[in-house]
Amino acid sequence: MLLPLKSCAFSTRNDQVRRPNEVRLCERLHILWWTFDFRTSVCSVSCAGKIKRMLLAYILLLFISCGPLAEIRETVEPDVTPPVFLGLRTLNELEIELEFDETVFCDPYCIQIHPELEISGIIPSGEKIIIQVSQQVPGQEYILEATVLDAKGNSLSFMAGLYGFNPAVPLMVINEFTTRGTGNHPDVVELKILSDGDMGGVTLYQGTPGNWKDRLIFPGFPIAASEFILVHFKPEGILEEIDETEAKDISGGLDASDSAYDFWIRDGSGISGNNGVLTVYDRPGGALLDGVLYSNRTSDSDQYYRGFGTRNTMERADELAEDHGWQITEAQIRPEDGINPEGSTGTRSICRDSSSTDTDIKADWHIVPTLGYTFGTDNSDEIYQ
Ligand SMILES: [Ca+2]
Ligand SMILES: [Ca+2]
Ligand SMILES: [Ca+2]
Repeated sequence: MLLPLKSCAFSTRNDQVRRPNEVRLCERLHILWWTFDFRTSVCSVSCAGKIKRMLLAYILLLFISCGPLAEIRETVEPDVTPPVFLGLRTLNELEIELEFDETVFCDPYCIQIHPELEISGIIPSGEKIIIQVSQQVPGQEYILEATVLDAKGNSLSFMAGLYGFNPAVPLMVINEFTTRGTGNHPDVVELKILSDGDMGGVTLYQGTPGNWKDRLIFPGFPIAASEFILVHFKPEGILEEIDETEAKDISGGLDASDSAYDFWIRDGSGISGNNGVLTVYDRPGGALLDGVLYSNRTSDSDQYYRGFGTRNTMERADELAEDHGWQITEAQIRPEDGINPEGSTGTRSICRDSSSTDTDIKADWHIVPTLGYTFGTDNSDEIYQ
């Protein structure tokens, strides 16, 4: 009697049908024995060639479909998952660190960086690898392409962006700003530089790295202590609006200053008028250099977002506080902790004092009288009454 070979094993000695899931691993040799015993008895009455082919198929199917292999699979639990890329950071001008969720391996020829950086070596470090590269340009945007393998040979190919390491980020503060700009005086943020350095990769956010509306990543250019940068958040989109990295008197446009480097948020629609966060970091997602919270609201202004009005503003305020950019008076940052912009206009700007005092509290700030704005120069100490 022949039985369907794919679904079951059987004994030629007692004609008992056995289901595959009843076959134990330790019986594998017995299965072989049954097979050859079966072949011997059948060959005596049948055509040998045809039966041999059937028997070979039978043996193969036994090993493919029966229980023991399924049990082995469960025991071995093979790793078929590729590594997961968790992130990267530039350690210095010559090294980039990549992090994964498991130990990975790769060769220098499996990594490319555009614009080209030469790869001179790879240092494995547990779940991280350090790529040794030729000199990065501060603030230059690079795209890294790589393929890595885990210990089982599962591969991951990915692309990631990075900005050239800047070893000379200057100290700076957000020194003056307007959020209620008008047609002739649109919203502006003034940065005051406090130490010599290079602006490459420094990033100004309307918001924070984790939640922002506008972001300007500065190109590399040298800058000195006491110089100013103006960032215009609502340009007209005219040709005269030029980002200045060499001379300060090139750009035209509303409220451009010949005594400051002007930059323009392309397609920017302005800064939130009543309630928001401005921050500047040493690179995208890097370390906070300065930040400010402003709000005309209170904790009782709404019941869902601790008074901030929107989830976005609340999250930005929280991130500013987590990065120690603003002092808080209770367990969580509140709208009342911020500068109240009421009374400010396009020419009554919100200013630090003329010494640019920065203690991360609203008392550092005041609103100047009408036409008291000083974009591109030191601030006025006059106060709007
Ligand atoms: Ca200028
Ligand atoms: Ca500060
Ligand atoms: Ca000023």
